[in-house]
Amino acid sequence: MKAFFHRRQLLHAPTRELHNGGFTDYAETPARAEAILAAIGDVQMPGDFGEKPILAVHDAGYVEFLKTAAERWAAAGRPGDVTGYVWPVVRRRALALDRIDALVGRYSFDASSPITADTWTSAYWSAQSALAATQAVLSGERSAFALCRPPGHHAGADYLGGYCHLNVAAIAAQAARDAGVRRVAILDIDYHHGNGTQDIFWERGDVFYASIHADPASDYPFYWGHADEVGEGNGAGATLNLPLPRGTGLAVFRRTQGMALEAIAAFGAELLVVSFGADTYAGDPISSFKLETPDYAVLAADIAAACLPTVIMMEGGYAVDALGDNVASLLLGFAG
Ligand code: Q9C
Ligand code: ZN
Repeated sequence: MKAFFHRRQLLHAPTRELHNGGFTDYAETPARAEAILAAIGDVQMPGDFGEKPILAVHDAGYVEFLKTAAERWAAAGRPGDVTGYVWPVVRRRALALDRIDALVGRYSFDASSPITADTWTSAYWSAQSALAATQAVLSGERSAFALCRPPGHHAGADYLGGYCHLNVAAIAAQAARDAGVRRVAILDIDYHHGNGTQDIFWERGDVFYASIHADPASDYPFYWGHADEVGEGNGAGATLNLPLPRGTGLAVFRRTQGMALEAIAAFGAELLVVSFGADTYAGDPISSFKLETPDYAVLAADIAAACLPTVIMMEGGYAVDALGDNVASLLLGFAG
């Protein structure tokens, strides 16, 4: 399977994150991508598809914020990486915000995703890898892998969070739509609910979003991913949330994925985007499912059996020592 990655995706490296009330090392490290690279071998550099396919999904003011946040932070005399501490929860009004602290609250939803001077560059090339993999599939490849890092599924049209800045799966799905694919499905099998992807397509009937994730009653991102969230307007019924309890292993996960794949087939998808997180792994340091390395090959074979052109996006997965093997297992399982 063709795989895409750009070395500039390694530049984004916040030093720490707020986790359970204290600061810990940032979990979404460049070492994750290095581990995947070491395991899968050949990757191609993506071409540059420019900003247009990014702006087809993301708000222009948000993109400008991502580009300039680190400069504004430094100009305000702040040390370290850009981090928010105040959010417009009650009054989400269109205000002409100028202060960096106000802007970071406006354009984010959590405090675990600091911005550095390199964040935009890495997120941009992560999106280009997603677009290159999508282009490969649109050009006739049966499947392609985008080694996206930073990941994307927590990022909404105008907000970052959960280590995500640009929603690579949404950008890929939109690019496929704009290339003439009529119906696109996104299957999200990261441990966490992909709230950003859900929000982006919430009122869209042309992009189906199905997610299997830890029950938001117990796990991040808490406010999205409950089973009764099904989309609205033209998108009513085009969102499918399948929350599972902590401790879930292969048997239940596989059966649930089968339900998602049935719904995707019933929707009539012509192209599939997979948001793949290896944070469902039993050894993941921040998650609580119980998948083992060989299980990813089983799940991938089931996805491949849906017989759809498929673009696979890397999302989460924080057990760095096992990450390469887990991704390789998924890719080999898909190829059969
Ligand atoms: N104490 C992805 O997997 N931190 N993002 C949770 C729990 C954020 C994960 C804090 C987890 C985000 C792409
Ligand atoms: Zn995750």
